[in-house]
Amino acid sequence: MKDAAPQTIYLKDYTPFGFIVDSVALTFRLHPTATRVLSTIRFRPNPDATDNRFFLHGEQLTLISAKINGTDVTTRTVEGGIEADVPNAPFTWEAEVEINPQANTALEGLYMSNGMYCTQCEAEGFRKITYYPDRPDVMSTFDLRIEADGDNTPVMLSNGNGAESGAGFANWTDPWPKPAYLFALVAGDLIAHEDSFTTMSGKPVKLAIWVRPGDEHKCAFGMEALKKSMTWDEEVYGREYDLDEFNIVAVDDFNMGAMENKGLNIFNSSCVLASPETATDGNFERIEAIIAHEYFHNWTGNRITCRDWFQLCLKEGLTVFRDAQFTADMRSEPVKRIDDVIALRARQFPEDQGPLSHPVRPESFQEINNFYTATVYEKGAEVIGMLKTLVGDEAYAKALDLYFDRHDGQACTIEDWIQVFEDSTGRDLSQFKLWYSQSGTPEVTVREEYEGDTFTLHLSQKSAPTPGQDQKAPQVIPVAVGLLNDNGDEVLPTQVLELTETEQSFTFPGHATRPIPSILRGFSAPVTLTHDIDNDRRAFLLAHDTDAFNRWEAGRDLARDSLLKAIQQGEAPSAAYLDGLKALLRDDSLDPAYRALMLGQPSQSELAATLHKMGETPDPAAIHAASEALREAKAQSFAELLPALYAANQVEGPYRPDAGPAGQRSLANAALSLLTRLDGGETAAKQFDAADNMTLQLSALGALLDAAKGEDALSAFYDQWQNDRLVIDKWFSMQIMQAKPENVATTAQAFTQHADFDWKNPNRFRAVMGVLAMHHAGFHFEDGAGYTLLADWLIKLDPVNPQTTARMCSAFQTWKRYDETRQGKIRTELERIAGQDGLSRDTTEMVTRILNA
Ligand code: 0A1
Ligand code: ZN
Repeated sequence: MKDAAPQTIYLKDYTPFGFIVDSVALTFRLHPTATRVLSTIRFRPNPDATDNRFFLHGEQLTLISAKINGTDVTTRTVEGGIEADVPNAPFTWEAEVEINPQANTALEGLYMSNGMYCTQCEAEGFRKITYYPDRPDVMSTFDLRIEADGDNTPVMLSNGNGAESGAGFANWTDPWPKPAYLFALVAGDLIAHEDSFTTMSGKPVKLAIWVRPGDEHKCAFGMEALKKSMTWDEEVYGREYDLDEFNIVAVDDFNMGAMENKGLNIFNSSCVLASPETATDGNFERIEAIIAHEYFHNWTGNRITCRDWFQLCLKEGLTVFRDAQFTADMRSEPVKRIDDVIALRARQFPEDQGPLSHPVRPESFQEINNFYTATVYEKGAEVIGMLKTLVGDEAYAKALDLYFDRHDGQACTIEDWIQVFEDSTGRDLSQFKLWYSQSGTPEVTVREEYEGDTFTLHLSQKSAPTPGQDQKAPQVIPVAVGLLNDNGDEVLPTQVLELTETEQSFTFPGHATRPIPSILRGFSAPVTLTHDIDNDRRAFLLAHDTDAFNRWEAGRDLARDSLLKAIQQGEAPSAAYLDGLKALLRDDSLDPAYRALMLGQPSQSELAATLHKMGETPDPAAIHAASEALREAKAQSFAELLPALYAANQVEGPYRPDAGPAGQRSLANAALSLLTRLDGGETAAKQFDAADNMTLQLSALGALLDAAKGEDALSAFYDQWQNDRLVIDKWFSMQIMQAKPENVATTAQAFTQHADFDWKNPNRFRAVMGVLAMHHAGFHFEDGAGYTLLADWLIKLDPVNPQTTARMCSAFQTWKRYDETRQGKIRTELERIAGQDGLSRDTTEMVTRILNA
């Protein structure tokens, strides 16, 4: 264990910085092991501050010299940085520091990836580049000069607009004041895929995606996605781009998906590079969404940024909400909503219902990097969606205009955001604000009553205690409801009920026959819903609900019920479910992508959570067996339908990643995976051999592995793709995903000895260890080998890359669901991690929170 207890930072302790920064000029003299950073910073006292101590953050820096107004100054080293005595008037700070990018394996600050210089400054990485007030409320313009010797760095990029450049140097100017976390620098041997865009007011913008030589053919899709994003933000939010150029760089070593640095977005190569041969439909869709997300940050995040890191959801929740709207517009709204709810339940619900539960706006942290979570991002986006539902589309648009007008160029808080909505709508949103401060997933319970001709819905809400929050106040929950008659006609179109009390009743008079309610349409709030209805009702909704989301949800409920009965009572799969599903699959008027989603079933981890909530101890092996049995029952009962479904959804012509053909491929591949159980892999083998794109090739490989017929395909796949890292990541992952539970840990273990297991690369580490943790039955296999293997590798990775290590500790967050033996094994591993000498602050915080469950 670390000797000094890590410091906890509180939202309530916020104070402004004692100085205003008027300008920053930096010179980088690049060298792999000894880069020099020279800074000239204009400071002046901040009239709004009470604390005028001159403190600059700095970590892992060697100070060469420091001057104030041209005179050497003595600095004092303090925890996390330096202090100095400064004049009570404007002054110029000049410093020179030395840093070692090559030794920086944490991928935070300035580091090297494949010989290329690259930065990552969010959240607190700039302090590893030079001494600076590294906090988001300090905003300044930046002028930059990059210098390098030799031929290895012909391309040198930074934020803003390119200025003068020549042999061995390049200058950049960013006219928009920004916090240091948006600073970026890239230098290396890169090739540009170029294009251009004309903004709505007629300004030309130079666009480029910069990649390593050899990846040029993987840029076209990302470029199209960028132009679509730029157009969409103009059309939907009235937001125009504000620089002469916009650059994107792909980098292989990156802890997250991508980063919205002003004018110079840096992407994990897995989130931008795509060609039909190497990327799946899912990859293409994700790339389009992430390009949009980072681009949209230019207004929601960069022009209007966060006052402090507690306000992270201000930019992230809103930007995720915006990128989801974009994807819904580009593709299918119901399919996007269903995908998002599946992801929310898989990632955010377990977080919100376990030891890592925290409010959308946390009130304290030890390491901010641990709060880039599904709660801040995805629940944060749900909160924006609820606000829009409550005030209506027009009022939302008006409020956003006011937000951009009022706060452009500022570092803001959630209070500012809510105030904008209160001012523009006249509504009191104080109760709504609880969504930002109360953690946990509210549980809504519904009871129906029908008397005379009046139908009543009795709704109630409660929220289980979460860490640090025993008592909860009732929240504002928008519950979208529609009513159907026995024929499935809508007798009441969707209405939004506002549940604000612990218990509340809503009456619907004038119904001569008892209506059938469809509740929480479109998943109008991130809650769990308890509504005691039988399977006939669910089957009715599956056949007739006019809300596409709830129709899917009815199928999901039937599947869950069938699985639970199989696990608890050994019952056979539900005929009502299988018959209802079959009818739907046959309905060619339904979007293939939607039908493919219908074929899915609740994940094994979700079933474990449900059983735990019911007061039972989930048995991963029994859950796995029931899930497999249900898939087998689908294969058998759809035996006649599957070949036709498969054939009808073959796409002719050259590959296109658009929603239409991608939806067809997803239905064909869902059919293929069941069909393989019937034909022993014959169709899958043909598809594998004929595939001209990764979507078909990889799904065929998965189906073959599932049928234990994948050996030849596996080695052919490896031979074909051994020089493509992103594809080899898939090769590793797929084998773990398809392994039998008893083989998962040994498969992952064997991979750690593989020559291609470059464990310092976060993508590769996640391709093996992340997928191990996601294989529910395999990770939780009774011998506990999965737990030990993951812990071994987290211990090994922590000193190299604390951020990625800490994130992956969340694999253990659900440990209290399981039996005593498994809990004991997990506790042993968590304690083993916690006991490591010199454990990072990141990992210490995560493991401690999980152990305190
Ligand atoms: N702001 C980025 C995500 C991001 C966050 C932290 C990082 O390093 C610690 C990197 C990227 C986004 O929302 O896309
Ligand atoms: Zn973001």
